[in-house]
Amino acid sequence: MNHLAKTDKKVAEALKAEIRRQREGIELIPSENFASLAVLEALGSVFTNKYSEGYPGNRYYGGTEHVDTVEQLAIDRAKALFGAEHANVQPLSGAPANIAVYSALLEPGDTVLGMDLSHGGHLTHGHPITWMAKIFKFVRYKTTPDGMIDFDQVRLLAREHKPKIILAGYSAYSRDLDYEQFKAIADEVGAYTMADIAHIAGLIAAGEMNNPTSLFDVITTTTHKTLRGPRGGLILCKKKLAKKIDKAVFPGFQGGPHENNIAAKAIAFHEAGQAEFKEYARQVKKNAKVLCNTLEQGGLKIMFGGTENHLILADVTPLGLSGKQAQELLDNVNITLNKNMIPDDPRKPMDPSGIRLGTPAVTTRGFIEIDMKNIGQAIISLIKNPNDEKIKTEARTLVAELANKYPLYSEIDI
Ligand code: DSN
Repeated sequence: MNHLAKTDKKVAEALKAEIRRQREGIELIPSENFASLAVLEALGSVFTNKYSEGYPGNRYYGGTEHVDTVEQLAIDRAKALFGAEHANVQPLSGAPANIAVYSALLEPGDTVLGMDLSHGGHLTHGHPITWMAKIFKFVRYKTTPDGMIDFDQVRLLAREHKPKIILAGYSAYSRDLDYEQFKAIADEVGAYTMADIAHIAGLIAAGEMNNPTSLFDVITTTTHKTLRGPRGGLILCKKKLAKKIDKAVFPGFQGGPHENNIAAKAIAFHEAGQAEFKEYARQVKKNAKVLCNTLEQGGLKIMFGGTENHLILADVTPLGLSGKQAQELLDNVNITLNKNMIPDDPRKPMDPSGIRLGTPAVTTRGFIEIDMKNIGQAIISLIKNPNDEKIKTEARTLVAELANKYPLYSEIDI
């Protein structure tokens, strides 16, 4: 960081402070992770200097031979990792990937059937606040009281609204998905099948969750969550849709691809194909189960009947706090998670009933079941006793002990 420290002290100080924050805290936001130093090196490389509109071997600029190499590596590795017929590695993140798919497969006014936000869906699956909702019609299905996808409702809505896309995927749902049921309904009404696997891509790549790639028409994902790569997006699809998807990403929606980011994606796909990553994904799930059970035993109401992936959505109101109050209380002792709506939440998004937490980041650090139990118990004690300074001190001590036991980015000298 010598150059940065000389050029811009303010940014250098903020970066050092962020490294310290990540090192010294316990990161339980389920959409976050710690990318490897190899991924970080590629992100900070001279590939950032290069323009390369187009695709490998077919660019609008000269001098693209080396970015062609890394983009082709990223494409080939993504296809091999998920078993896909075609991959587009240029989407800048998950939201642009979803928007590119809508623009590839839909005409303005067409309908998409996706998961309701408060039941675990995502803003880009058609929340009325989004710009996409002004262009396309979104209809939303929910979960049943026991936390399963309500396939009777999916079928009824599909028959009634004749969607052009049926979308399976989520950002706050804690169970695996039955892609075959979605596909059967989509076939019945002639809809495309789209899966947004942003949260669980790493678990799918490791064979720890159902993989929709061979069954579905299109898959979108981010690359920085359980997949542990750089902040970015990815679209996988059937060969028959490859041209449409590629044209929708560029020139339809984006300009020059971020080749530093694509090089980092190539590295992450390589890393995710290794035996250690499979072990990591297994441990992510084990850790989530222990954390979930500990929170439930402590009195939090667990949504969707438990967890089959990396995340837990819990109603904290039975213990007397709102999601916002719980988030702030835990932030105060360096445990980071996020407030979240629960299904049909009577409260507001900025002060909802729930918290969402998960294990991808702490598992990258090396945390195991006993650590999750201790963290879960500390969370419960804090929520039950939000004004007890002794309990806060004990929680801070636990966080510091765990942070020391599982060092993060110790090779980075600050
Ligand atoms: N913001 C991401 C998450 O936290 O789940 C989804 O886009």
